Parts: sequence; structure tokens; C-alpha cells
Amino acid sequence: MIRKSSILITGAGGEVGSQLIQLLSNQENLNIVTLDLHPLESTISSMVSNQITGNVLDQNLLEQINFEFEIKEIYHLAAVLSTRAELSPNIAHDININGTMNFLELALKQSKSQDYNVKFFFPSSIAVYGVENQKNKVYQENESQNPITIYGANKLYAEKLGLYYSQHYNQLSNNQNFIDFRSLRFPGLISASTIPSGGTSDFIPEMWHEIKKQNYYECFVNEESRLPFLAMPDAISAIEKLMQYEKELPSRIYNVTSFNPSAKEFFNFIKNKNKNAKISYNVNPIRQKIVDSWPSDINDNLAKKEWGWAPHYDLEKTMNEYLQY
Ligand code: AKB
Repeated sequence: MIRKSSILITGAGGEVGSQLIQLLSNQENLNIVTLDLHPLESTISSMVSNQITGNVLDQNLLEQINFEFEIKEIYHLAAVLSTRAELSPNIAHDININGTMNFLELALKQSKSQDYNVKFFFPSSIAVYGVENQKNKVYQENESQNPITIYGANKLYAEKLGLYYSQHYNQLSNNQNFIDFRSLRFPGLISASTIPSGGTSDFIPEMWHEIKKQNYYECFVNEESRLPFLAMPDAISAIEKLMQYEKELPSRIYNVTSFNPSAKEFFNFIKNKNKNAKISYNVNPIRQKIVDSWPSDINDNLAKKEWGWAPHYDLEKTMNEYLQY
């Protein structure tokens, strides 16, 4: 074989990337190639075949990846999250859009050279939604697509790029090869082992980790703030199930969720376990405005219907079995 048959994970050092590597590394004869700005932690790097440290905007690097590997699947996780993106919309656009475009183009090149539709996983977000009243629930994926953040706008446009490369491109250019784009609109994610940074839904995972460490958390949004959430194991199994699904996926882009506590409700769950837990609220107006524009709940019936999605962890299970002190 001229090129090593592999799967490629960008943003591999992030919360989702490191957990995804742990899952995929259990597969026999799977060469995992990773790309991240920073070297992976040693426990994770030991699970991958090739660790590349570099930038998703580096065209020479992408040429080198295309030359060396025969890529069957791409998990493009590299992104600038919502709060951090607001600090520099240009950099966010560059990474979130031009970076994604680079890997869609790589996937198309690989599809053509292998005569095989490379599977492309794209982590979208509830940030694509913009609701007038935070208490609003989004019932369908085509509702309320009015993001107020550059991150949400980036994720929405990147979804459209994915549909272009997986549907319209081959129709317009009667090209036989295209990519098999699949996307999940992730809610907030909470991991027992890692803490997110740069996101706005971070107040829930931060609360748990900070109180675990010092019995206290200063929350950057008000106590009524409520967002849809998934426990990290469910997020990873949703990616696995969606990418392994072999029947047709008409919609390609799906909401997934499980529980949606308010900041106050989540704190009370922690307090039940840790009587010494304390919280204060120091609202950051920008982050509060972002949270208030996101729906307090989303409907994931389309994912349940089209590929059998079903979360394992509700809030009770998450607090009693996954987030154990
Ligand atoms: C963020 O807060 O930016 C992310 C997300 C909800 O997409 N965690």
C-alpha cells in the first residue's frame, strides 16, 4: 500500500478529541493520525500512530498529510469556542471556517484518489441557534438559526459547506466522488476528567470541578441560566454511533441532548453530595447575553428517528454514577 490507511482527528488534544482517541484506539488495526497545535498528553499520544503538531491553516502540512496517508474518516474537532471567539472574530473565522474548508478539500481530494466517499465528522453546536427568550425550546433543526456569536455563525456556515461538499458539489460538477458529511449540534458537554476553556456553557463543568477542588465556585452567569447538556461519554458514543451508521442519513445534521439544568439546580445537585459546597454569582454581561440567546432545551427526535440516538446518562445518572467525588 502506497499510503497508510488511517483516520484523522484534528483538535485531538481537546476534551472531545482525547476521549474519542481513547474509544477509537480500542479498534484493531486502526491507524489514528492526530493534528493539534500542541503535543498530546503522553497517555493519549501513546494510543495514536502518528501525532502531528501544527496548524489547520498550514497548506503545506495538509499536502504532506494527503501525500502520506490514505484517510478513510476525518473527525475535524479543531475550533475556537464561543467566548474566546468573541475576543477575536477574525482569528475565529480563520480557524473555524478556513480551517474547516481546508479539511473538506482534503476529504474531497482523498475521496477522488481512493474512489471512496470519505466520512467527515463535524462537531456543530447549539450556538447556531438564536432565540428571543431563553426559555424557548428549539423543536426542529431548521428553526431559529439566528446566531448572535461569531462562533455560532461559523458553525452554521461550516454546516452549509459540509452539505455543499457532500451533496451539491457532485450534482453541480457531475463528480462521482464527494464526501460523507455528518454533524452533531452539541449542547454543553461535561467531562469528569477534563475542564473546557473558552466556551460559554463552561459554567456547568467549571462549577463541578471547582467545587470538587475548593468547595466554592464563582459563577459567571445568573442562577436561572439553563442550557441543554450531555455527559461526555454520551457525546463520544453519539459520534461513534453516527459515524458507524451504514443506512441513509437524509438530514446529516442533528441535535443531541439529555438534560438541561439551570445553574442553581446543578449547584443544588452538588450541594446534596457536598454540604460544604458554596457558590456566588458574578455575572459577565457578554457571556450572559450569549447564554440568553441559546435555547434552554432542544429536541433530538430527528437523531432518534434517523439513526437510533439515545443518551445513557440523565442528570441523576450523571451526578450519581459519572461525576463521582
Ligand atoms: C461553547 O460553549 O462555546 C461550546 C458549545 C456549546 O458549543 N461548549
